[in-house]
Amino acid sequence: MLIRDAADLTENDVTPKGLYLRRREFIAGAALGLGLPALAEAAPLPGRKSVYSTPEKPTPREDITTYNNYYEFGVDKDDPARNAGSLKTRPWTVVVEGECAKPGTYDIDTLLRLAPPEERIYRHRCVEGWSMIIPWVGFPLSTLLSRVGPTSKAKYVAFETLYRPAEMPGQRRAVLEWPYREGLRIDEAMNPLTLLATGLYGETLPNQNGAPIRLVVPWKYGFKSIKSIVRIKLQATQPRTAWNVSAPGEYGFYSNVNPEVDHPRWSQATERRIGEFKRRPTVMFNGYARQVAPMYAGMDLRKYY
Ligand SMILES: Nc1nc2c(c(=O)[nH]1)N[C@H]1C(S)=C(S)[C@@H](COP(=O)(O)O)O[C@H]1N2
Ligand SMILES: [Mo]
Repeated sequence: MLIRDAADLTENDVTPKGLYLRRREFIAGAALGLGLPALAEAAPLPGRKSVYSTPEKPTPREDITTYNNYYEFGVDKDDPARNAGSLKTRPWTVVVEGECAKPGTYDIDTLLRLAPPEERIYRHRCVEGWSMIIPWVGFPLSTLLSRVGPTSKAKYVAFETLYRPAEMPGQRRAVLEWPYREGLRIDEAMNPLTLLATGLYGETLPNQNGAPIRLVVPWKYGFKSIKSIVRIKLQATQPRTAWNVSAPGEYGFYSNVNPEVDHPRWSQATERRIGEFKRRPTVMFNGYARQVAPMYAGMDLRKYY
């Protein structure tokens, strides 16, 4: 079993320094009358290793922040680290709209105080065949969605990245349909593994990794984990997604990691962990089968790829 149970956790799972400092800031912010003091008082230690964290050793920060896919800043792996510095992440708002009781526009700094930040060490599997172990900081997407109150018509959630070609040079060329779009089924969006990440290695999220806020869906191929989100829409119909529009035969809506369903141009049976030489076997749902397989019971995963 790849994912630890709560029983595996001990009091020795200490709080990393960076997160401890962030927690103090968080509590200080809450105490300054931002309306969430009770939550801060009750907050579990954000640095305590989450029951959802993999016990595997995180990939070095240097690799996580210099080997990226973020086509808004170029298509080469080193482009985002070189070009994403131009992105202004303040002021920043996220519109939450559609089938919900309380639609609204959230300022990023309000969102950052919506829930205590947690550290989640997740496996990351890119559809291209490489993988990493990434220590995210963030909070469950379900925390935000619960607050806005999805209606019974909210069957899916659509996400959009910022569209700002002046700061995102990749958007000046039609490599993908801009803005980058992604989507989840509502049960996937509400799954406790689904994270809104706001940090990495105990610090603020670097621009190339999707600052100031990005999705992380660890049992799906990396492209589902949309970066630099400005719009979240609850809706009745399945959302249009950037990669599905660009190559529908290659990238489906579900895109669950599945070693038995190959990409039309390459096998998905193995992967290369960044920093390792030998390829390793890819595992069903990227190792998260126990938590997510029931959501797909009875579905033909070759058809719903
Ligand atoms: N807006 C946007 N989000 C995106 C992408 C992108 O090009 N644009 N690339 C995706 C892909 S293919 C992967 S593998 C992950 C990479 O995330 P990381 O650079 O933080 O590892 O981001 C995903 N989110
Ligand atoms: Mo990817």
